[in-house]
Amino acid sequence: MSKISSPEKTQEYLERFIAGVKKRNPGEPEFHQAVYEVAHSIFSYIADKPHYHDMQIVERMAEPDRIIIFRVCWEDDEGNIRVNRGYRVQNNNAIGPYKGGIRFHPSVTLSILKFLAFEQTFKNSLTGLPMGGGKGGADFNPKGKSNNEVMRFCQSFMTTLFHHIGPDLDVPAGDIGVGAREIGYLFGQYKRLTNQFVGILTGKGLEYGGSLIRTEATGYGTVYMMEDMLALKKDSFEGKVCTVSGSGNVATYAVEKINHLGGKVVTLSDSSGYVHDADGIDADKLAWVVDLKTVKRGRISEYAKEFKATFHEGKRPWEVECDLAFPCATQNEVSGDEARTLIKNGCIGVSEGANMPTVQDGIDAYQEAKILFAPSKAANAGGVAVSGLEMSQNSARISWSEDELQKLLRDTMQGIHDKCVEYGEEGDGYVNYLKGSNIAGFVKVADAMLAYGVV
Ligand code: NDP
Ligand code: 2IT
Repeated sequence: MSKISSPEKTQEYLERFIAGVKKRNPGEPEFHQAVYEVAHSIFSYIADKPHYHDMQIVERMAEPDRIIIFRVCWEDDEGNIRVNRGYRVQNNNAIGPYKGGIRFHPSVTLSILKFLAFEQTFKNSLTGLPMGGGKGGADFNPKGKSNNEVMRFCQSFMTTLFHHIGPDLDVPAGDIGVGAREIGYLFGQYKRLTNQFVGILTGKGLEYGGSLIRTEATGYGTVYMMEDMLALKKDSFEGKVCTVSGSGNVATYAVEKINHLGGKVVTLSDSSGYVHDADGIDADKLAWVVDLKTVKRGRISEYAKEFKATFHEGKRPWEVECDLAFPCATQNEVSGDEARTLIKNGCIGVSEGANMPTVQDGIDAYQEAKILFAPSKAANAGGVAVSGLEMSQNSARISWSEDELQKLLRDTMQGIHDKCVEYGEEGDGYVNYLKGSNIAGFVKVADAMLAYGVV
């Protein structure tokens, strides 16, 4: 491939590349979307850097190293045999062992896990820690299942997965539908199968090798990212009205941190709709939500019955007026129209706790309006960063103090923010955090791949 030297040629090359990705990966819209979002930034950056073209670096990054797909058989409480599909996508290990969560949700497809593993590669690079990108999961629905059913499913899932993971090979963690309970069952089964006690998962319980603040890290990090973007504009959280979606791990710790920093959160959601509490979701109400979601495993609509709030069935919170928005539930949960509604209602910033929650049309709207926008690979990297620190602690067989870890998380998010500014500053004072995070994440992985030659 020859030098790319003009904007027209760059555009032509990008289009040809995306057409190739679509042809090779038919019926995988989320994967196409994620690759486009990154390639769009990278092709301009590498226009005058022919070595990346010559070595087909972007093409290789968008082709996973390998994908493992397996049957997961288990028995439900009625004695029925159930069959699900399990996956692990090992996208790229140029800078460290594959690392990324496991998702249990009925919507899981190969397309979704390929997009997540691709994104994870850039996110993990941004943290500055030595972690490659991977993601796994199954189309298993934990909702309505007993603890014993979840345990049997996790054991069956690990009985195949254990062949493909290891502390220097691939280290999964949690994601949607995989929290402390599931990690415990998965770790227990790995230990039984191999008779080894090693750090093959992160997000573990504190009793068996987990790290302090891993549970809080993603939500806190998403809010820190916004704090840093606001600080650059000489602004703060003080008095800001915030909308948050989701009511799982990421959402609840985002709410906790927003409250600490003086903001007011007025929404939470789940897949059935959102609740609007104009008085704000304070620490007591939040503790009630955590109990509802992690112990009782109930629906967010119950919040509206418990507190003075309204429930909006089948809707998402982006129609509520706010200063700042934090999508923390799932991919493609903010449409182009919803992004425009946020902007019209005066929203000045969006920080993405979930992975790829805003569709491309919505991202274009944020950028056109020049509001503060922290894309997921930067904004939610705090979780995997503390996972990386959990791996370090496991390797050294020590546990760091909460103070040390809190500082490391805060510094990591500040570092990611600053890298985004370095690569994303557009001259007129506007920082394109999407471009900045894509390029900053790309460079380290790409240069490692160049060092290895054609492998
Ligand atoms: P949880 O399972 O703890 O919570 C997920 C929340 O999102 C629940 O409220 C769930 O509602 C809602 N949700 C899930 N799927 C959908 C859907 N299709 N439509 C509407 N709502 C949905 O997951 P996490 O909080 O861990 O993950 C949330 C997001 O953050 C995901 O995008 C994940 O990839 C991302 N993330 C997570 C990290 C982590 O450390 N956990 C790290 C970085 C990113 P319901 O209960 O009804 O399903
Ligand atoms: O999307 C993510 O970054 C995660 N689900 C966390 C991954 C990890 O390995 O901690």
